[in-house]
Amino acid sequence: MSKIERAEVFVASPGRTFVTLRITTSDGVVGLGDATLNGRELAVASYLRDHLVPLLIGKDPARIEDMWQYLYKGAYWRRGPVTMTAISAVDTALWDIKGKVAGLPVYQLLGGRSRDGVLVYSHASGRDTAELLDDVERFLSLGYKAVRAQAAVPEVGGTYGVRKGKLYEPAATALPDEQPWDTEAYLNFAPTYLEAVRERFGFGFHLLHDVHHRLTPLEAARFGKAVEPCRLYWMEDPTPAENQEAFRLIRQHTTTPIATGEVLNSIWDVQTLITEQLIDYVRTTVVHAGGLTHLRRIFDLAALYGVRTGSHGATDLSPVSMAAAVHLDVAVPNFGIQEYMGHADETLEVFRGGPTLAAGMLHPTEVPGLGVEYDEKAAERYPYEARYLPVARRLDGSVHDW
Ligand code: GCO
Ligand code: MG
Repeated sequence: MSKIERAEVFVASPGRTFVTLRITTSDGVVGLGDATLNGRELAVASYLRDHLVPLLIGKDPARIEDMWQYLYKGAYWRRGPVTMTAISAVDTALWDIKGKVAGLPVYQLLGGRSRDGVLVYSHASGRDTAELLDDVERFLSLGYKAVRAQAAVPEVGGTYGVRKGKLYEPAATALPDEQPWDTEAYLNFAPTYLEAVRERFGFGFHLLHDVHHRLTPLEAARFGKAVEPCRLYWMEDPTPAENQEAFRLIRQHTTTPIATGEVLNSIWDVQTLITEQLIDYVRTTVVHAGGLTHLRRIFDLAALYGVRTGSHGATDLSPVSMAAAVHLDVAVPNFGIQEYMGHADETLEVFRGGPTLAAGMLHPTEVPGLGVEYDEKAAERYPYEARYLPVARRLDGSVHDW
């Protein structure tokens, strides 16, 4: 029997910080898992190094489901982003190994293709409406069939989702940047730029918008109603999702589709949202919701209730996660859309391979496993640098949801 011989945890900052788990079997097969939790990276690295790696050595790498149950139930302490990200990394690495042992790309192990390619959306943004419109035009001319639109609210300056450099990278400072927030200013302004996008470019592509957890349910209902003429593909994270029941109120007021789940970690975190059909798209990911094993379980539950998938795919999900996501996306019957921001050049020096983009669709690689390699030597050129996500404060100085 093949055994897990080695499990190594790498923390590096090629363009941004990534935590990567590499498992090697006694047969010399190597599997990769992403363990990146933006702004809390070292907590997951320690969870893996100090608590999980000792449990992995000598175990059968083929028993993926058993390993998941062992790590989840064996922790006793349930759920939570740190635990679930660590379990995700192990699970993803074992799927990579299984694919390599079988000589098959991972999507074949998940039931094979349900579709030819994976529809993606990318991020257009601007410091004002004019800049946003230029950016939307750029993405459409690159062949994207779906674009997310975010613009800075004039009264509050920079806000969530507005790019400064080549890629939007919110975790940019050594200590949290404190950013101002004004709900009324946002509610007055955001519908106007979404309307401007539709007015200029029409309805021949999907338009998305991320509210980023900043509204109360009633405010979200008002926003959803206001943008109904824009026929959004979705409004994302309209209200914080810890309170699943809160979405009922939004639902009762608007036909704008709702997506949520990027900060949630397990099937129990989305159970009410899915079974009561309070959302249209579930955004949980391979890296933060327990790996392919658990994400597949969430997606299957969603399928029963007509909820489609729309996984998070920001730059803080490493190319290993993105590859795993695309293998699952291409296989599940209820796939909706995949977020795809791409990665910095430095990131791609360290992580080689992965899905290819053509005409607004991602395609999984056909090589055995996930199809991504980690270049340890290249990673050494990018030592870990601490970076935090920003914090939002209302105009009266109190903390708001960022
Ligand atoms: C998205 C997300 C991200 C997150 C980031 C936090 O929809 O892409 O909201 O931009 O803010 O992933 O780490
Ligand atoms: Mg989001």
